[in-house]
Amino acid sequence: MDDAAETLFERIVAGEIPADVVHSDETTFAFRDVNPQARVHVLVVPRKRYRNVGELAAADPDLLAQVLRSCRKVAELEGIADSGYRIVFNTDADAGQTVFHVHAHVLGGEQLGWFGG
Ligand code: DGP
Repeated sequence: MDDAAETLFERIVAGEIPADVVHSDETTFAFRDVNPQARVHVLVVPRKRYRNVGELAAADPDLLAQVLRSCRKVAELEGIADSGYRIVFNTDADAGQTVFHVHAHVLGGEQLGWFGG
């Protein structure tokens, strides 16, 4: 992948590609996943691009904390903060990461399964 190329999520954050926006603030942006894996499935991205959560954590831990705070905000807005939810960061090839602009998947609104069970 060409790391200099604009990612899909930068285009969504810029409003060039429409998205169902759930939350937006100075540093983060949250919108519904186009291919939901649970009743609630929202993606939270920092406006500034890092390739994955490891790179974000190393470069700007405060921004990672802001992403996690936005995940909690999304859970509150979606009414799942008390029932429970899962935050997933797919990281590189074996995890199936397809968009190389770090994003947290916030999943919930139903009982979630787990690998092998
Ligand atoms: P990942 O596999 O962790 O890189 O997840 C990328 C997610 O992005 C995947 O669940 C589907 C979602 N997605 C891909 N293209 C679009 C799009 O154009 N709009 C929205 N809202 N979500 C998208």
